[in-house]
Amino acid sequence: MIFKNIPEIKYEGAKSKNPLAFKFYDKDKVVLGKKMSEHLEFAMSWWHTLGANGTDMFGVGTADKSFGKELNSMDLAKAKVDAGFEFMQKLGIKYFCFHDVDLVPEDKDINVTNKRLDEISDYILEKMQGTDIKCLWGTANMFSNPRFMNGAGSTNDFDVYTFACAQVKKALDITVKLGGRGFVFWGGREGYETLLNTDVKFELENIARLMTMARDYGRKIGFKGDFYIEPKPKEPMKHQYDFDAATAIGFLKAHNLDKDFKLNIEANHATLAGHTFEHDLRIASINGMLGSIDANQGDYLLGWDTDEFPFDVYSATYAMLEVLNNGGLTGGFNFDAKTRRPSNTWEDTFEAYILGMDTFALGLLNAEKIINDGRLEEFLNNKYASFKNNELGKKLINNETTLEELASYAVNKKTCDLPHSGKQEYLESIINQVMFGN
Ligand code: XLS
Ligand code: CA
Ligand code: CA
Repeated sequence: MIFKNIPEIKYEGAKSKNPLAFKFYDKDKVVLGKKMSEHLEFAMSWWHTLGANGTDMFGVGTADKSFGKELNSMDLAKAKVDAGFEFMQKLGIKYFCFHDVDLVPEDKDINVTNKRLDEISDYILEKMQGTDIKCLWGTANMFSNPRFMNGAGSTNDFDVYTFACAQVKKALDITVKLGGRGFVFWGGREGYETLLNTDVKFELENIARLMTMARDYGRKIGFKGDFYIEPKPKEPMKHQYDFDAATAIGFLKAHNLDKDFKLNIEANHATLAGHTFEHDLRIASINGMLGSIDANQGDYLLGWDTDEFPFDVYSATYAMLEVLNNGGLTGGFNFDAKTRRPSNTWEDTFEAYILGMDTFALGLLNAEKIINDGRLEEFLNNKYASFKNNELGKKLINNETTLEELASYAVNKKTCDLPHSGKQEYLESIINQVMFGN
């Protein structure tokens, strides 16, 4: 046992003062006909949870994630597997997400790295046996290695491009081997700083080629899950190609990838793009492309990706409304989140996951109340009723009219009244009433 002082985390209810207990996440509680644990398929991020130690631009790490092993060793890689499984089991988390280089130290020779990946994935598979823990998604880290300084799919260098291909191929192999439900492309350095040195068209086409070949290879080796693009507008690059949900969807459609790809929406990335989390969820959802979620939150006062554990219950509530309207997710809720640097103990990490899971449980419970209350839905139905209540409006919705016909309707009417009120403040008060009213 690695986390000797941490018990199995149980649900104790809203009155509990035990920091190592769930206050709202009650896995078997039925909400809208499904267990909470079925609505909320949480995943552990390998990189933040087992790897990140608080290193930042100004100083070395504050958390000890060495597990008493030598840095960059396979012993450490295995210790991380042991720790990860104990961590997930204690929290009742059923999924994990990984980058290739989260699992093993990367060698200069890609053959050595690939061998290590074979070895560690055997070890993970062994660990999975007898548990109900599964892989949610895998991905290839094509942003840390210096060779990707000009991008991976968008690099200017053919050799580098082939190394990106090799990494994607291997990461797909490992994802399939571990039974992963999805495969993510986050365009780490797929962007640019200045047009002075960038052929945007060539770069975008090469990214699409990489994704198309990955799709074809994945299907060939039996990968049945979804591929995902994870949009992010900036950081590390000034302009990232997958700016937001709408941009990524346009790209996927333009390159005929929209049947195999969905989106993995990260809250902090949506807010960096100047959107709300729920906006990007909605855009993905109405396009049939809401696949998975990276559950975290940013800080509105900071202009970068802070990857905080979700704490904002309003945001989680709006997010859960989108997820429920989407009929759930084919993916899950990956905590792509890290504790703040001074929260440097393992106890802090457990408490952070408890916070995140409780926040989404509250979001789900609130979303249920809002749906059952019905006033929001009723308002929305009425808001657009003028179309359905008008014969010509109906023709428009059925695409059976013309610009001339609609124009002559207006000309005959001569003048136009104001539409009815948007009633935002009233609707916001309903949210507060439903959330805090009892
Ligand atoms: C970074 C991204 C990254 C992806 C996976 O900002 O969130 O962690 O989720 O490569
Ligand atoms: Ca992410
Ligand atoms: Ca992030």
